[in-house]
Amino acid sequence: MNSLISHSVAWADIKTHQHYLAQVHLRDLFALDNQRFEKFSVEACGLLLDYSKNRLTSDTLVLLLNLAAETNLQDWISRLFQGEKVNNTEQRAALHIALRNRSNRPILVDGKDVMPNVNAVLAKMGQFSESVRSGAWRGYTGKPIESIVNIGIGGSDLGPAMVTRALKAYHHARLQGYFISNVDGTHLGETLAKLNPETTLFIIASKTFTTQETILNAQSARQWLIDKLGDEKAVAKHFVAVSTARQQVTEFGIDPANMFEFWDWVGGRYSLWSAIGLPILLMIGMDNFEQFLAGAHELDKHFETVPLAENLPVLMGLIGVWYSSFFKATTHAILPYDYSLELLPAYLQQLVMESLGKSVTREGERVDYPTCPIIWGAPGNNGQHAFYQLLHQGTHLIPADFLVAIESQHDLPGHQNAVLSNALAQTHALMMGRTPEKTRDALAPMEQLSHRVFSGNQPTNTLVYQKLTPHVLGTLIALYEHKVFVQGICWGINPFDQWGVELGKQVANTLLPALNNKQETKHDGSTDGLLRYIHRRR
Ligand code: G6Q
Repeated sequence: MNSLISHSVAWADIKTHQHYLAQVHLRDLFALDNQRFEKFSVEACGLLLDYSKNRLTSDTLVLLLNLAAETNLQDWISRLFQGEKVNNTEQRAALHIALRNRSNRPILVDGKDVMPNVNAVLAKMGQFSESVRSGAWRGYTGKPIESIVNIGIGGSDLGPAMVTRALKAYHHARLQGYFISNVDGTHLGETLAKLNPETTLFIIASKTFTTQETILNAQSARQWLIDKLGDEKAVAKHFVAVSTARQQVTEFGIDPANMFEFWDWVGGRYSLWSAIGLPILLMIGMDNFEQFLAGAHELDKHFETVPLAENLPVLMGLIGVWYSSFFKATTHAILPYDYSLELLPAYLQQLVMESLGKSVTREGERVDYPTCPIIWGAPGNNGQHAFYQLLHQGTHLIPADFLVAIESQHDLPGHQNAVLSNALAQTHALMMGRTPEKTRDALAPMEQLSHRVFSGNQPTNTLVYQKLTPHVLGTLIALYEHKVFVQGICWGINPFDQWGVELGKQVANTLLPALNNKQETKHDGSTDGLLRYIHRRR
């Protein structure tokens, strides 16, 4: 018997139901039921999720929850929280929840409570950040630190960069944060040009401490510092490391006393709560960082304990499965109407697509249904003047999340209401569209009618929160992390490995010596030809 979820009765029932609902317009669902908002919205953990503008009914939810039951979602949630090795291909637990476990209840991995180590590293991070922030930590020439430069890539960059950007209103006044990820020397070079070596602290963030881009950037930054300050001893005052690999850190020349540890049960894209969050902590301070962890912890408790039908990540996850696998929607847009979240789409691209961009189940069986959508997006208002045309009148079904803050970080008069009016207007217009009748009444020379009609029926979630505080941001990120987990379970996918990242790295490692030594290679006609062309032009 085939073990794919698509061969279950629960899946077949949803398929049948989708055939019916595909013919129904959202505006009719609203016209039929004036309680839709009350029925299809949930408030929890400081967030309101309005999912009423989705192409679903109460029956849809029942069927999706049947699917969740069929996949034993509730058991899987318990297994995640109990530290079981849910990452089966790497035989690891996935315990980002332990990093923000403010209750301190013991969480066991291989029979050993991880909380004492988690708390010890957090305390060490706190002491270090306090000494940098207070000015007690001095650079080699005796000056306090003013610039924090995080060198890392992927999970060791996107999360901390997004959160640091989002919480700008909470930054220490003396400190400026920079994130270097790209191996293109332009990224590091342009940043170094702005920096004073005497007041710069580099954080080398790498779980493995073997990542080509990070190590090369770190070596170049180290050389720059030594050249500028004229002494190798300066490194001790200007470089710290965040890693699981003590030996590699020592070999690089960073004193293990200046290393902040984390563990193999922290996945890269789930690591911003660990020592990988050090740049965040330096910029916002311990009280705010603890608030950030507490926000995530609140959402964790919600995910673990609230019935699936009212559970925010479960609802968002199931609705996502509904669109990807049954409506065959290929993309999902992230549209924050909160400028501070401008890096959220890039962060979620990694979180979602590296976790779910897979086509075999955890047992290695090829799936016969679409899984992860392509995640994309940009801050709300800007997008309206660019790609929203396609949302309104294109040929794709594009579910979208609108993230909306009631209060902004700034109180410039008139701005926040303008933001809110646009966010509400867009989800309304995307859902309602404009019929030919309404269009005719509204304006339009008759010959232009078809150009001015909007079919509508574009589904959206609206997530509303009071203000983007560290606490709220913690809950938002944890919400998306757990949404990904829910979808992984529904699709039978392991969301915690990333074998797809490996192949390119391996091939690059064979091409680098060929470039360094001007050698030819035997890859394929095109690659070999491109290499010869580059050699010729040098
Ligand atoms: C994340 C991925 C990947 C990883 C980077 C950096 O889940 O594993 O994005 O974070 O490749 O790896 P290092 O932290 O080991 O340098």
